Amino acid sequence: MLTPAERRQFDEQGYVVLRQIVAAERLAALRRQIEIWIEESRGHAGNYGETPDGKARFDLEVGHSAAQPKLRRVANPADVSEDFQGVLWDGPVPDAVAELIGPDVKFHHCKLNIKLPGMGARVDYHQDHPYDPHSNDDVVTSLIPLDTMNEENGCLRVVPGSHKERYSLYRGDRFVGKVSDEEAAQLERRSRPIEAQAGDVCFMHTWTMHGSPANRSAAPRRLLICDYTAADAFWLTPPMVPSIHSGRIVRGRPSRVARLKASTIELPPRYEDDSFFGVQGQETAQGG
Ligand SMILES: O=C(O)CCC(=O)C(=O)O
Repeated sequence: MLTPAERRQFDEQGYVVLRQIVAAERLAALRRQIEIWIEESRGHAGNYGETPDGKARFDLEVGHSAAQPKLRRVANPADVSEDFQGVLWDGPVPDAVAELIGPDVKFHHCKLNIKLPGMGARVDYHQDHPYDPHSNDDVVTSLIPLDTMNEENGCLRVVPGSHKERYSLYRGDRFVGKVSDEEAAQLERRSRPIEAQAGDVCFMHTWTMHGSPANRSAAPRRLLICDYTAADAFWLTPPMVPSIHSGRIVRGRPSRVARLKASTIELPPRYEDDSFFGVQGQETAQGG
């Protein structure tokens, strides 16, 4: 389904956006489920729900209240919703990933980032691989907007060509999950906004530098994110956002052979925060 030019764009720039590949009714079902989760969040003062490593599934921004819910992250929505499984395991999204890193593809984990109007959640510049290092680089992050995503509501920004570069996400001995302020300023100047409609999907190389500012508009920005790996890419550290389905084959066949890329990789620690927003230094709602 990718044209040679789209394939070249992914290889050379580290990302490609495929337009209108996910059916509207599938996305509508996801939005309906998210509305239910946001309603439920009104009854909680702090992070809640449980994932396989004992962390909270539902992550709330500071200032969250019943009157103004600020649910910013749902870890592995596919663990608790078949509608999410349908979009991530069947159809055009895994089909495209199979063309990029397949034919044999594993699901790694997924998450939902929510920026409602009035929330401050932002994503500081980082590459995904240092969070979840693997034996080789055939790892793709797919980013699936559930709303129109533009510069006003905090769209994803990517840095073309940065998948060929390496940065540390440590400050001294501390894993902070983002690059330094000086690096971030330079990367911001090189970055491109990914403006997209619901139905479009951005496929990003695991080493592509990316981030996104807060939502400054009156429109929501809800983004479903899913990491896939080639079947012969094996994790070096357990998934940071573990799913009961991590390692599930979604295209082709499993592999008992690990393909190794000769390189060195900084390993992440097991951080305590429920989500990477906390790791990056953004405040979490207290209570619950
Ligand atoms: O929400 C975004 O704009 C990007 C998300 C991201 O990079 C992440 O959650 O790792």
